[in-house]
Amino acid sequence: MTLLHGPGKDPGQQIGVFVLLPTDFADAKRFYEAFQRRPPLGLQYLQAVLKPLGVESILLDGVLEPLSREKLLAHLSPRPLFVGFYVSSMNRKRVCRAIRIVKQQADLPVIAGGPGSIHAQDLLDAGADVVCMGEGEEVIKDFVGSLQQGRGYTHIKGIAYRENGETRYTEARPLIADLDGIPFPLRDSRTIGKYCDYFNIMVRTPCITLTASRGCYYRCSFCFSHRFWRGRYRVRSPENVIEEIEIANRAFGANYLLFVDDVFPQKHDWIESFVTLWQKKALHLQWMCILNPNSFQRDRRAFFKMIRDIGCNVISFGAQSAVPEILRNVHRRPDEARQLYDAVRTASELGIVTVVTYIFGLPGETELTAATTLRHIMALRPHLMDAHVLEVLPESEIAQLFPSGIVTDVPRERLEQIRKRAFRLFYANLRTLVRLLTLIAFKNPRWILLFPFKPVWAALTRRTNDI
Ligand code: B12
Ligand code: SF4
Repeated sequence: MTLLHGPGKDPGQQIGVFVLLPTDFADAKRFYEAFQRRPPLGLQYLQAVLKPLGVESILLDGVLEPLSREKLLAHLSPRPLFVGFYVSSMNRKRVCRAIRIVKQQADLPVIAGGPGSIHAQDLLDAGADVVCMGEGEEVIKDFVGSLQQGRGYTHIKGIAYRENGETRYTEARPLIADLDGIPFPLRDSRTIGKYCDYFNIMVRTPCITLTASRGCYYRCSFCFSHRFWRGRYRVRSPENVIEEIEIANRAFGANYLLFVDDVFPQKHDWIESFVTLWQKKALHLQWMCILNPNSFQRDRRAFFKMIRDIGCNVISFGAQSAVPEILRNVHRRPDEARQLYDAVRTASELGIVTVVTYIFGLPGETELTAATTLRHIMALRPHLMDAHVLEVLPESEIAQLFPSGIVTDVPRERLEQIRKRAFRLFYANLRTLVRLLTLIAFKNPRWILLFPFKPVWAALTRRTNDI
């Protein structure tokens, strides 16, 4: 059965249906998604803002359990008020297929939003009535208000829609000034235990995703976050974040936190207040966060120790490349690889698991620079490593600089080979494996029990007839 998050389907209620679909890439990514099932925080936020308005919603998570056309249609009867889709550049084709199904079979109002809103044209072509062009909380309220009052959408700020076959964009909506004013994401006790990030060897369940901020301090040219959040960085108060954690812990027994901020807050006074409050409340959860190689450059050991002492046991660093010239090309600091040595060593000495991620194929990449990064990975020796080949994200600076999509002279197939070589070198290595197994055995043996047998089996046998 497809998972329902939220209330049952009572025809008397005003119901909205939110849908998350897997990526368009069939096999390899499906396998990957079987391991990394994180709660869809953006949609949980939208569910939370609708609830006080008397609009209940269900969340169909097609990553958690396959969602066929028949299952989707079954959830559209009795007729909900609307269907809302999370869209990213990676799942937009599947979302477009689903929108066509909803429009042709049920003719319901459809709204789409998320980082894939940059593909508004495709989504509107598929039949979406409205595409939310950024932050969703205020847009979804206005959208629902319009449906309830039988009004059009043209007055809603921050959307794209179609008029006489033309795509129109309404005035940009100001970002929410006070993040503390947004209701906490709506989590569901019936499904919370099904989510797990198996790539995190320290993970425990139930786990939740949360953010302490929106936006990013940095401006990497391959990324699109600063465009999406319009170059603004906003942070919640430590009090507000702690309150959310306490509630999630009390109400759902959440004991692991996946902080999915682009970069976890780095202001010293923010961290100090967060740590003080955490200790005052005597919280006992564990957590992971994402940092930049330069984070806490001045007092790295003291800050890592502070967060370690309140349960942070995994830090993920986005390194991208080890070559100063390439880092400079993408607006990163050229000395980052050096900083990273210190950050990884310091964290490891404090008992924090380190994950470092790389991208092959950034501007300036050659066979030689890729070889330098490979050598750096082996010398750095984080606990875990992840590597990707550059995906040119629409509206990123790189997409504008390289309209052909060809960023380096190294062909994509070769970059894929290099990426695979990085994995082989790193993981088919006795030292790496012994270190990982020792960590799991002594720090988190439960990780073995969390293995996602069912989703992996489904991915391997491809027994899905997803949209
Ligand atoms: C957690 C996470 C994941 C998780 C879960 C994703 C999910 N569906 O929640 C996992 C690990 C699976 C994942 C994987 C990948 N991810 Co990811 N991920 C994130 C991350 C770090 C946090 C997402 C989040 O919760 N944000 C916080 C919430 C509040 O924001 P939000 O989701 O954007 O939602 C708001 C608005 O977008 C909007 N909204 C969202 N949905 C909807 C729907 C409607 C109807 C409306 C009206 C509004 C609306 O309203 C929400 C509230 O304001 C973001 C970066 C970031 N910090 O946002 C990257 C990010 C989303 N991922 C990204 C990428 C590239 C990937 C991967 C391709 C990585 C890879 N190379 O394999 C895969 C592809 C996954 C896929 N299926 O599409 C990119 C997407 C770029 C793009 N143009 O699409 C991002 C933006 C990172 C980046 N800076 O480039 N990711
Ligand atoms: S890649 Fe990471 S650090 Fe760079 S701008 Fe994007 S979110 Fe920020």
